[in-house]
Amino acid sequence: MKPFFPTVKAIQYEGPGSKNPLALKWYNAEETIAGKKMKDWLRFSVAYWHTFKGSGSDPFGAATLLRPWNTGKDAMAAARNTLMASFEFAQKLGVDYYCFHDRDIAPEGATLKESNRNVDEIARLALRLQKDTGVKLLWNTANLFSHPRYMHGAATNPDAHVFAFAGAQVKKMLEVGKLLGAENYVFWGGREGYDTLLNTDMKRELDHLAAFLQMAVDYAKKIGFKAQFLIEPKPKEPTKHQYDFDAATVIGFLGAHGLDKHFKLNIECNHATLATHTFEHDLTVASDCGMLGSVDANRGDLLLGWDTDQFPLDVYSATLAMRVIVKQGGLGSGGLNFDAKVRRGSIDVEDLFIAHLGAMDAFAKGLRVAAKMMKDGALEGFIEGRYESYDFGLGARIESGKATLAELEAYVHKHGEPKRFSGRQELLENVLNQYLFG
Ligand code: XUL
Ligand code: CO
Repeated sequence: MKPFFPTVKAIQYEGPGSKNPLALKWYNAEETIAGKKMKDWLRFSVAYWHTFKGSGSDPFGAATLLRPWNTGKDAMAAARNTLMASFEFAQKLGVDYYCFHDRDIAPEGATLKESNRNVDEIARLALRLQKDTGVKLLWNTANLFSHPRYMHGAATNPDAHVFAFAGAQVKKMLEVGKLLGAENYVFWGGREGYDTLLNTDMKRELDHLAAFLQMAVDYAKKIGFKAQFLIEPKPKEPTKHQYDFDAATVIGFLGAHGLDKHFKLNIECNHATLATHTFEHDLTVASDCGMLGSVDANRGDLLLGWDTDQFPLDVYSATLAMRVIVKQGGLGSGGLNFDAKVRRGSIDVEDLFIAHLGAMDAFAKGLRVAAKMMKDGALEGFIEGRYESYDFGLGARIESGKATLAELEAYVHKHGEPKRFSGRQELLENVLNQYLFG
């Protein structure tokens, strides 16, 4: 078979001194950091929709990214070519995982039956390519937002007929996930949200969403599909108010509907920042609840208020993210999926490699720095010390739930005004910089 990336050979680790744009400088897959191979900490994944299906079109202009695998009138032939290109890409890049939506891998047909037939055919080819290459499926998902039928949502659509269509798509994708050994299954809320309360019964829509998720849990159990279920929060876009707003909202929703034991979260950087959180904030919220399952690694633009899905080349942010991941001992069955697209003007296929390599290196450097800081207790020592008054006496009684308001009052009468301590933010930022520069 003719390669789709003839100008690119298998990427090698050449170390920080390398000037080769098609080499890795910090990510050395087999190297052990903090007791685990880098590839096992990072579990990188390529996002099918951006890397192989992204066209570069925007509201102001037509497609700029014209790919050799996506051409031709025969949509199924293009789908087969795209799949083969994706495996060649992952192999040359040295990434073990990929992720897709149903409609990324196979074209939607005129009926559900035809769509399912298309998906089944491509899934069979994917199974063969997975076996041939060792590339694995980190997660799959159903696209419940592109087709016009979903303009008012999928599981939260006011029309039960649309709800049924969405359920049918998820059913098929759970079956495909099982066939391909997907390690996770993602629910990103697509158009689950609203634009105006003038036409929306929010409570009913949220109850329908919970019912939908419960059906998915039940069906996965029935067919023996053991993937970790993940919800991916996002606060806005496409709807003005997305129901899965941020990590805290999703965790509250899952708990309120008795679904929390079945789900973890897939935290995406650009979604966290759209919710006016930092990436590390939402990672920490999920991790503290034992619900950080996977990560969509990308970044937004501080000057733009939408989901720009840029490649995560910001080492500072990657380090703070890896700090959370190292602290919880890794992502388990999750990974770092590059839900990111090259800019509209980056039209060469080499740009796809360069973008991924930069992102892999940013997270590899972040892992190295975070692991070293953790080992040295560079920040942890300070943080522990900051809360030490809760380790004994009154603080310990507060933490164990034994203290009363009367006891607090007596304590203040006895001890008077508390001493004030510096938070030392600038000192700690300097410490972080020292590790990053070092
Ligand atoms: C949309 C987004 C999705 C999900 C999968 O903003 O991030 O691509 O990751 O549906
Ligand atoms: Co995403």
